[in-house]
Amino acid sequence: MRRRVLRNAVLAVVLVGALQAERARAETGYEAWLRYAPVEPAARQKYATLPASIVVLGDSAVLAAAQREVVHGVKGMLGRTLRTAQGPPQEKSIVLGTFASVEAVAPEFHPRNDSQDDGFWLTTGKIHGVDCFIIASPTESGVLYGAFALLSKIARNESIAALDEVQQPYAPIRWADQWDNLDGRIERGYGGRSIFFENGTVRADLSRVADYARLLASVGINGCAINNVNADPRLLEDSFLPQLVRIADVFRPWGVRMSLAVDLSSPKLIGGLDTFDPLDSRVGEWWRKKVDQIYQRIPDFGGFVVKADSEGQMGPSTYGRTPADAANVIARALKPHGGVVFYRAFVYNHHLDWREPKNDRAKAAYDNFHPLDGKFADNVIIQIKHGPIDFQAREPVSPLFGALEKTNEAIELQVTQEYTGQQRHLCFLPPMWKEVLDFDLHSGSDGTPVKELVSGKTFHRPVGGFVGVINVGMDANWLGHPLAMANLYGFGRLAWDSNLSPKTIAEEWTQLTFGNDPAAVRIIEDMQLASWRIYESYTGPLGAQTLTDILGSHYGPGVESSERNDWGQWHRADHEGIGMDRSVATGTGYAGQYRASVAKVFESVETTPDELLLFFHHVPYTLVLHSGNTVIQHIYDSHYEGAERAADYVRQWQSLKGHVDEERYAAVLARLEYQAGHAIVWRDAICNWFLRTSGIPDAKSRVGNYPGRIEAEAMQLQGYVPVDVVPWENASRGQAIECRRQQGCAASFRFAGSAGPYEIDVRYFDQNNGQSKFQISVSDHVVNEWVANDHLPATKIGGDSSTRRRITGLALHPGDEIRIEGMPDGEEHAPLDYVEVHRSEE
Ligand code: GCW
Repeated sequence: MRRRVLRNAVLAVVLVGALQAERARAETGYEAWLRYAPVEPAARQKYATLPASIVVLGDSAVLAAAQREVVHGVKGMLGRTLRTAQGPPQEKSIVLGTFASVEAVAPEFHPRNDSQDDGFWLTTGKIHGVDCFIIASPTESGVLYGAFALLSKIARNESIAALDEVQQPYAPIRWADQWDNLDGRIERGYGGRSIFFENGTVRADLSRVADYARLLASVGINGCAINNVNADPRLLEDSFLPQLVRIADVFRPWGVRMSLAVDLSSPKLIGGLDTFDPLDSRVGEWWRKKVDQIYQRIPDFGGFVVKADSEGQMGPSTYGRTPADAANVIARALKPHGGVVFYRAFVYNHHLDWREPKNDRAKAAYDNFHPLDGKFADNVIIQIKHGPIDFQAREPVSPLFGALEKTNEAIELQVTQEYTGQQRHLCFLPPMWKEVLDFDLHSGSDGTPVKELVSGKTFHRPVGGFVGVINVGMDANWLGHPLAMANLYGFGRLAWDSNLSPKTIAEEWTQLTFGNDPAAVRIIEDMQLASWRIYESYTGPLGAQTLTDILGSHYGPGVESSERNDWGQWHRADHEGIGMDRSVATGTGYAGQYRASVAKVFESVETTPDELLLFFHHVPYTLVLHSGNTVIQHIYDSHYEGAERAADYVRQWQSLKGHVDEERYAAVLARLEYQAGHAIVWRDAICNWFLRTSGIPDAKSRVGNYPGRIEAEAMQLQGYVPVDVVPWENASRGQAIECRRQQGCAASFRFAGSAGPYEIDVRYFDQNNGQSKFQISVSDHVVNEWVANDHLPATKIGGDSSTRRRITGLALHPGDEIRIEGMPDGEEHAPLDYVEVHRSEE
């Protein structure tokens, strides 16, 4: 009897163990590109020479993290448990150490002088007479980056036989910004709630913060500002400091310096002063004391990010002072500790009069900062968004990059897809970033691409580099869409090596994230590489910016939301033409902010590239582009083509069934199916708006003609009532139906086609303030039912909430009654837009 109890207990332990192992293997996307999945047996032989032991020279949290990482990675990929030791190797070993520490035990070791700062050298050699794999760097962080690089090679089945490789970061600044609020929400975050904060305090459990820092370190990111640039001053209160210390402690082993976004008016808001005038000595003193206090507890604190005089944030203009006055007072406080100030160039007037044709928000950053060149302290970095407006699907490069010669700068790129599909649409951004980074601004001479300007190479600046607005959250896969993590990876890789091609980045990421199956790598890489242009083609063509609802979610279509208001994101479309005239000759003069040779290209319609035409010029719809198409026909064609390409993603992904794990296969498929449906919402909204506004029909007769579409308001309605949708273009024919009675409603019609196999798309609206239920039947047989419980950014019917349900494999006969029953819930009234019936392809 006792034996049996024991046996059962053992069995239970084994079972629990097996279950845990199974769970650990479940592919939620949490591991991102650090999965360390077992290397395919065929490739394993390549790593036979890898030593069985690993030693670390020195005693530090960063080196210990590097050692643990290699042990963990090798165990996962090769199934071997490395012996660990400290101090000089006694047997053939992987050796981790700074140049100084390796030289101390092996005087014959000569560091390569092309490896500096956080650069590293992966090499082989003898130490104490034993053969070693050496991962060395001038800095401890560099050793950590080298460890990740070695593991990445193994994961991608690269040979490590004759290892002798130096990698050098492109720029010293490689930072992440998070826009997290103390209450746990994230501004423009699409991957769940904050990993840092909840209910006004720092979370008790910071294990995800540690895992985030590890991800950042694995691509060489060395700093992170943890809170929203619309900053909450409470973070600077004395009582909050112990909580910040906890986060900095968790970041430290990964070489990530914690920093904070600050409100410039803090001396007044929380400091007890009656002013925050940067030139008032009491204000300078307040910042000095505050900074000293922080460094006492967080010696590797990174510094501050400042958003001032922008979108309601207070700034130096209150006292007639300049951004340089404001930045310098904080910089002085940080200087003795090695901290920096990131002062954002996103300073503009959001109360611009739209009736004045010379007004232009795009000019603001240059106008505000160019006159101050040379006035900033040398630990101030001007953080400049990549374009002059605001992370649109297409913008020209900000001219400010080329206009600061005596000031440090950093480029701000947005990983979180605010205007590029919010991680519900696939949009791999490195191809866009690469175009920006390679753009030659001709600053003084040829050969001054943005990447060299921001990294300080062109004008020999002491610091500079890259800032990514990331906004990961508590979602299992960090950003909400498993494929979106390629943007975080790509940001880090480009900051580390701006010369990498988007193709290389996509390939590396795919191999690390999904394994080395050639079919999977090829298809995922293709999808990623095409995705930015596809997204652009159905949302905002020819540089007209993302034609989204700029007053709300920045997500679905909203062509007119940018017009006739003070925000300055105007595209000025009217019944004759579209575009902002930003030329010097007849427009706002923005083009003249570029150096002469670049300005010349943008000044005229003839030389401006098609993809930026409407950013720089107001042209008639009938203007013929370089492509040979008219502007209006291009708008129609690109939206149709874009929507078709989005539908192709679904087929491409389906071809990978069995090539990628079930969990991520299903998660990605769901997002792609949604995207294909939403691309049609975009297509129809934009095309119909331009058709009505221009009066020029689509030469291919598609716009306004939808074969197989039955409007909901034209169906037989029981309880349902027609409603107007605002703006009208966001629903088919401007109308939908809603059910405002508790017992539910129905809409039906008779199928009029010939007998055969069909699929039905039901276009409905899924708000986030209710979970309506739908049921569809064909001649009294229920063929599908679902709950509208997606998490779209919408509390009303319209372009943000419009989505579709596709029902396939139906056999229909003439006269069949197709009936949809809707059951409202909360504020959501089981809203329907239309149904499309299409003959199945097979
Ligand atoms: O793009 C806009 C966003 C704001 C953001 C601002 C900024 C943090 O819509 O949400 O505020 O940019 O960059 O400061």
